[in-house]
Amino acid sequence: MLNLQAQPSALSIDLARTALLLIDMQRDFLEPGGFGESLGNDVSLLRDCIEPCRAVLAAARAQGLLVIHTREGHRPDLSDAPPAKINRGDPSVRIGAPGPMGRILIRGEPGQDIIPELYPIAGEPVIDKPGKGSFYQTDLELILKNRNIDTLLVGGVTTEVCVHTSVREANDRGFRCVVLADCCGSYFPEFHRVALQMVAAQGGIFGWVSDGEKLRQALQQAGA
Ligand code: C5J
Repeated sequence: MLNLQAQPSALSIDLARTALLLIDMQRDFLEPGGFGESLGNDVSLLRDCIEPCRAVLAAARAQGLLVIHTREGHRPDLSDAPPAKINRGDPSVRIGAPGPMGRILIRGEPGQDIIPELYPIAGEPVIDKPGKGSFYQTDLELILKNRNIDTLLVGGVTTEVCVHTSVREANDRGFRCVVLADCCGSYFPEFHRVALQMVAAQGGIFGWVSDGEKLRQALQQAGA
């Protein structure tokens, strides 16, 4: 068991029932020329969370925790992409349009893959998801239930979109979510800050907020 400092309260974690969930750490969001930049965002704002994610990922792997990665993206024929999602913004840089890292947000294209710094290793499930939530139209819940997971340590991008949506979905399905603040990022620093506040407010309405450093300290203290 691990005692993790968090907001709104510390919590006790059974590592055998805990998974690290890294959400959408994809080139399309974190590197120039991808989906994030096509929407007019400064992708450099997301890169601060890479090193904290890398450190937590290394600690989780050393501990033998289940690590799960997600990727937002669509089939090449766009049959799983709602027109309402595609038909936004400049048509030349929409989902499915060609870009410097291949077709934007399309499965199998270089831009849709995980950044090299956090690349999955053998045995780590990669969940391809068509929506913002990690549970929507995926087998994530089945994988977690089959592994008897009750707690998720969550990092990824962006804090207020796919991380928040996934945490809300997980919370409603009975999982305890601990969002690792420094392991998440947003193109809008204000949204990042408020999104984290929203998770921990009201006695932890969606879960807990901690950070990668506290997690790694707790792992050390537990002799893990
Ligand atoms: C967005 C995501 N922001 N992964 N996706 O469209 O947060």
